[in-house]
Amino acid sequence: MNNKNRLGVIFDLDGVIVDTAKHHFIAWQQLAQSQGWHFSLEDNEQLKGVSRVRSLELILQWNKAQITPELFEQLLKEKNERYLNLIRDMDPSERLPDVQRVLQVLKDSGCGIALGSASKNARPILDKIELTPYFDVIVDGTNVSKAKPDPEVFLQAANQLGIAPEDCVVFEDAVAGIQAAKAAGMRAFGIGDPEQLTQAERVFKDFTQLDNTYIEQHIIGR
Ligand code: B16
Ligand code: MG
Repeated sequence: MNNKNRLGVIFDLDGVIVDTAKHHFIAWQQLAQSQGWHFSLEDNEQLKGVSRVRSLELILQWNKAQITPELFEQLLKEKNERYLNLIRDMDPSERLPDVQRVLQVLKDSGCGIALGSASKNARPILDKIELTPYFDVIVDGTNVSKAKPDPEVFLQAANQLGIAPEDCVVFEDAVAGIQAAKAAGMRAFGIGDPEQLTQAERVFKDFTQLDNTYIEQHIIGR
């Protein structure tokens, strides 16, 4: 198939498709408490789009704490166990509003659809919320070595879709994710707060603000 000028649309997962930030927050907070460290909701904001390893490094830094490499590994494992426990019963009701409508419009128009997430839990989460069949390609924290704002995750997604980066658009909720998309040479749309995502081409509070006409005229139609 000739993919020249076919549009590729790459979605971040956490904060774009599903609101997992609250579960990450509880898991990190329980872990921090067990170690006597401080961890607030504001701290959690800074971990959006950030890998698990980097998140723990930042929490240690904020608390001026030093731990052995063995404990570091153990705490990463513990945090993930707590997180998996919290999302065990996740179901389609946790999809963010209108995400399925947007996926369907893009699919019906023949766009290539990919996931580009830092999470190592992306596949089971997509399964739980029953959106896996929409995705032609899934690139997640198990495939990439460089974290956002490095463009690796999005470039891999474009490559696997067989679509040039300049023909791809990204939906992201994190500043580092918008930077990664732009570094990949892609159009970047923000989902969330326009005051934070200032580098995005346009920011939507959520997908309910992105109507089908805009998708057809300004995204698919370019
Ligand atoms: P895990 P995204 C990111 O996913 C989250 O925003 C971030 O808070 C989390 O620490 C990271 O995934 C790693 O997740 O512990 O499940 O591997 O926003 O890039 O989809
Ligand atoms: Mg995100």
